[in-house]
Amino acid sequence: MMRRFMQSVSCGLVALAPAFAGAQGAAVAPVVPAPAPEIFLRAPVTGATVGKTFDVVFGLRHYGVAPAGANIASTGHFHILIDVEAPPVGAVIPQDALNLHFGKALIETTITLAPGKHTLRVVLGDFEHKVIAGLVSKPVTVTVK
Ligand SMILES: [Cu+2]
Repeated sequence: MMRRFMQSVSCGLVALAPAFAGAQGAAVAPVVPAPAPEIFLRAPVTGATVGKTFDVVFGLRHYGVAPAGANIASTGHFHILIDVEAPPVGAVIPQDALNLHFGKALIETTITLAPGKHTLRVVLGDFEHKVIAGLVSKPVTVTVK
C-alpha cells in the first residue's frame, strides 16, 4: 500500500495523498508537488566544435530510464533528433538517420555526423516511442569539423 502511495506522489497525482492520509486518521503533512522532469544534453554543449565522431551524454532529472517496450510509469528512453524539430507530445518518434532511438536504455553514446553546423535535440519517448510531455530538450547547436 505504501508503495502505491509513493508511486502516486512521484507521478504527480498529489491529490490522492491527502485522502489517503485522512482515511487513516493521521495528521496530513504538507504535500510537496513532484518536481517537473527535465531533459538536457550533458555533452556536447551548445556552441561546441566537435570531430566527426563525438560522444553524446544524455541528462535527465526527476524521471527514469527504461528500455523501449517496458511499460513502467515515469520512465522512457532517449532519442537524438538531428536537424529536425521534435514531433508533438504523444506522437511516435520516426526511426531514421535523423531520429536515433536508444531503446536499450543507454544514457550515452557516440555518433558520427557530416561536417558543418548541426542542431541536436534529446527527447524522451515512452515504451512505444511516443514523445513525453515536457521531455524535449532545448536545441544544442554544434559545429562538426
Ligand atoms: Cu524510441
